[in-house]
Amino acid sequence: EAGSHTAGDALEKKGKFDKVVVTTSTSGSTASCCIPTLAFPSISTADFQFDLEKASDIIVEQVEEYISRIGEAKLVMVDLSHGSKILSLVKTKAAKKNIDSNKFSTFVGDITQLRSGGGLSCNVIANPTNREIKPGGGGVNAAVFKAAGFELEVATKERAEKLAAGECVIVPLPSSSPWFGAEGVTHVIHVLGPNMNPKRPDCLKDDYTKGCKILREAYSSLFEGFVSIVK
Ligand code: AR6
Repeated sequence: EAGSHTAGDALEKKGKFDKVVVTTSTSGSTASCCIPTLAFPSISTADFQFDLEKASDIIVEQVEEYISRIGEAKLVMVDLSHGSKILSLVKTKAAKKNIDSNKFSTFVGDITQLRSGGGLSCNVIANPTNREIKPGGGGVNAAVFKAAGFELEVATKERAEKLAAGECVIVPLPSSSPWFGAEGVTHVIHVLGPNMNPKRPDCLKDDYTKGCKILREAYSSLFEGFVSIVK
């Protein structure tokens, strides 16, 4: 299934990836998409154990702040299951604030297979990573590095060796990465969120004053990074 879409895919780059035209042949029909889209998971709320209510407030607040700055581009928040608590909290809070559902939506699926598995074209993917921006661990980080291959590791190392909590780094994905052709991903934005898990480095020990500040910074630098790609 996943492989069957790639042969018919035509990916056309214009300029500095600022406009990407992707044509996908799916069951005989041709769908085209030229709208830059950032897919992001909930930063820090799984392995890093951040409180879901607090995180959802921050996500909606930051989405609201950046949505007017991304032009025709879109933001999509992704999680693996329909039972995702964080996804439903964000959905409810975003609806209450009347956030434009054409510009911001939620999606259930594997973030590494959005186009092949879900028919959703996203050229920029956010990766909640670790301090050393290294492959493995679990969650999205392990899946992203696996899907994007060694090419992402090399391209990442050229740009950054480490991140502090709240920071991000934008990595253009080399076209030789299998993920580029299979899913149309052109950029990965690695972002380090606040950690509340005592078994992981730099645990904030339930200090949510610091934690909320850092999570806000993480989303703000992520969305700022996306703005810099689309403009
Ligand atoms: N597709 C979509 N969403 C996913 C996927 C996937 N393949 N996998 C997990 N999620 P997490 P964190 C959701 O743990 O809490 C790594 O080991 C998940 O349900 O990836 O910031 C790094 O190396 C949750 O809602 O990120 C770090 O050490 C969200 O993605 C640490 O985990 C984020 O879960 C970072 O932990």
